[in-house]
Amino acid sequence: MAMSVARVRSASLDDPFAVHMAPPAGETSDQRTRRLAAAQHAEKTSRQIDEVLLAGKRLLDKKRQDVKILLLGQSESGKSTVLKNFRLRFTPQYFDGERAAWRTVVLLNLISSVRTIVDAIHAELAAPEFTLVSAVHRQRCDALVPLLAQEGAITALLAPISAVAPPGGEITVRPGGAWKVLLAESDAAKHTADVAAALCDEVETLWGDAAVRELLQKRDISLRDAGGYFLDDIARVTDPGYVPTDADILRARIKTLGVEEHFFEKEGAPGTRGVKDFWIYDVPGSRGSRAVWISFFDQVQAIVFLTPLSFYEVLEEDTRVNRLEDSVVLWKEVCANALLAHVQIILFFNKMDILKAKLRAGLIVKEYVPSFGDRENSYAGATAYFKEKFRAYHKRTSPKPRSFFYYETTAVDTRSTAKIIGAVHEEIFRKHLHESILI
Ligand SMILES: Nc1nc2c(ncn2[C@@H]2O[C@H](COP(=O)(O)OP(=O)(O)OP(=O)(O)O)[C@@H](O)[C@H]2O)c(=O)[nH]1
Ligand SMILES: [Mg+2]
Repeated sequence: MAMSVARVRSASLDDPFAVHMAPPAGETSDQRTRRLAAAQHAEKTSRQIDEVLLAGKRLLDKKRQDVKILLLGQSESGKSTVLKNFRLRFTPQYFDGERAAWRTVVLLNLISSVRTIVDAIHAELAAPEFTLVSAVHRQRCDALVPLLAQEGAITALLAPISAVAPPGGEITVRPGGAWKVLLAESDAAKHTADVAAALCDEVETLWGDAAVRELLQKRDISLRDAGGYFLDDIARVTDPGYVPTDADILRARIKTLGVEEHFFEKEGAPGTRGVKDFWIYDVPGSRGSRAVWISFFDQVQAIVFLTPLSFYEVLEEDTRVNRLEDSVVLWKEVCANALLAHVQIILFFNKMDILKAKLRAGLIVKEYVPSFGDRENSYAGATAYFKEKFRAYHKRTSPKPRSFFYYETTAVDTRSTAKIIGAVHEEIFRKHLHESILI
């Protein structure tokens, strides 16, 4: 008796689980088969979890070593558009799966332009002595009500995953792919396409109306300069068989609140042999959401800083602040930041197509920037002047000397931007490689 107690005790001390793992007394062969299958399944699941955790850790370790690029700049400077250019250049295969979602975004952008026109007409009709529009225009606006209503339908559809937007404000979504799935496959999105196709002629008539154009000019509304401009393509984008082109996707605008992280796997596309894996962070640029920027400062090797030369505009979120002045303040802060002392900073003067068009239309730089003085009021004159300003701030505020990289870009032009993206990528990796060798 004493012997058997000692034996059990020693077995359980050697292997405390043995007692629990032992088959139950009187187990039938069926029960045994089921028990073993369950144990096998549990072991497989546990192995799978371990693998996922390990893969996550490996990815994290790898991410630490991979090059990371941060896109910075005020809201609407073109950060998300530049990210799309990187995706088009290095991982174009993913674009095809997203075209249906972008179709809905294009239509939303079109509807937003139509709303601006309709609002302007209503405001004019409400004015005591309206002259430019008439009751006919009111009827045309009424006919477009079902199209405008689709904005509300899509906002409702996106509500569970959208970031809070003011009523009537721009549709804003959270980062990630959820909005793309909803906009590609929902009934509301399909209905939007049907309504747009049915009202295509109405929209075209309104947009083609000389009085409407005059009214917009009078009210200083420039739809062409706003993001997501598709009014010149009404018939094409409302066609039932419409599939957005790369250029359309680049021009389409949907505001994301939060940080988009994109991983670029090497050799994703033809012509990208030798490309190493890298990451891009696209952060929101409006004043209220810049606090998140700093959390990336100690992780990134390069920053692409975007600024349009929009000295003639104010910030949407704070109309007391001139857009270019805001960019200059940000630029100085980024250049001076001690955490970024080793980071390569690349400056993009973006939306150069708009500056060119404005200057052609008679914009006088000196009227907005007195220090511009009597320099040549041309594209070359203006860009050279501002380039020197940005270069000087870069030199003066950088904690230690570093090279000044600068490009003039039109991020909605895929072809010219692809070349610049290629050059920027090469430059970043050249520096990274150089530093890895030194380490
Ligand atoms: N004409 C023109 N439009 C541009 C250019 N770059 C971007 N856009 C448009 O400007 C709008 C704003 O661009 P985004 O890339 O969304 O700006 P963002 O910097 O990401 O803005 P936030 O996310 O609000 O910080 C979009 O509709 C773009 O299509 C450009 O070079 N020329
Ligand atoms: Mg953005």
